[in-house]
Amino acid sequence: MLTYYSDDHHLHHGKCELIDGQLMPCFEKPQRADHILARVKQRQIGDVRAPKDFGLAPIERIHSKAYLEFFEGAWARWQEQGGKGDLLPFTWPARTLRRMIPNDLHGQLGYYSFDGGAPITAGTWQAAYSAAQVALSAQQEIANGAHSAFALCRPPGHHAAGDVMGGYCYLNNAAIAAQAFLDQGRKKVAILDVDYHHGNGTQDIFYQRSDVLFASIHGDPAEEFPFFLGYADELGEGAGEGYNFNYPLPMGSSWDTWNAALEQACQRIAEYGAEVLVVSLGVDTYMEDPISQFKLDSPDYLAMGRRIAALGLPTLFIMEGGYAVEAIGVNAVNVLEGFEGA
Ligand code: OKP
Ligand code: ZN
Repeated sequence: MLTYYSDDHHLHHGKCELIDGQLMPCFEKPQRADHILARVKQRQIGDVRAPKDFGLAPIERIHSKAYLEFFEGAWARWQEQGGKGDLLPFTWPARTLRRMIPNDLHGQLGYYSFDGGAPITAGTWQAAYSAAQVALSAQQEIANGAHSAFALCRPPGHHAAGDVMGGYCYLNNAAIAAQAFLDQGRKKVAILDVDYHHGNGTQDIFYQRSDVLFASIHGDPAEEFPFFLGYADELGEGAGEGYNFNYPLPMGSSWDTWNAALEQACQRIAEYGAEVLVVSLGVDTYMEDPISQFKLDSPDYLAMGRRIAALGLPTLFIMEGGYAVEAIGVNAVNVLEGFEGA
């Protein structure tokens, strides 16, 4: 299986995120992708290639122009103001406030974000842009006939909606790739999100559409980030009704519970008649993940890959979360090796 990867992810290294009442060193850090890349090479699962540049057009199919303009220009505006340190939002247009776009940089940052977990640094735009190109390059590989490809994206994308960043995510790599398949003539794309956290951005983007089925297995949002989306009764809306499936699981769930949900998700994907599958591959379901509460062990990821392979679909793996830094290489590559029948 080919891996697409860009060194540009190193340009994004936020200092702190707001979590549990504290500014903590970012869990989403460059070593994550470095470890996965090292493991891809160690296991020799296939060549590693640099992405092509597909430009902004495929990104604009998912994200609004206003949002992209804001994101691309935010750091320069901050520097012009003499800003020090990372940009991190601290005011959001919650229910009692007006949902408007103020002139101020921090006001706009609040408007275009949903949490204090996605810092903008000098290189964040370039890193996120390149991650989207990594996803699109792996997507093109499959469009050209490959049965699978791995997009080693960083920063991740599944929490980012059309004009909202948050949860370490800025551009929704999986959604951008899924839309590219549709724009090239495919009619039905399934996205299976196996990250520990609900893919609220991806769900929102396709919630009213039937050309993308979204299925997500994750920590119950009643007790886990992102709290405000990811419940089992969210089944899609309008034309999208019946094309969204959430499998929230209790804290502490291990493989048997997780696997039963995977079985249900896979049955939905098979019934749907998807032509192609995009996997939002988070491995923060691992028992030693520092911010998550599931109990999957490394061999479970081989089984995960095997079950996904049994769908028999061309499959694009897009890297999302996973924070037990050393182990995420093993776990992510185990999914790929399980898929390939190794
Ligand atoms: C991104 B991805 C936990 C706070 C969590 C944000 C988590 C973002 C996860 N107490 N803060 O889905 O792995
Ligand atoms: Zn996650």
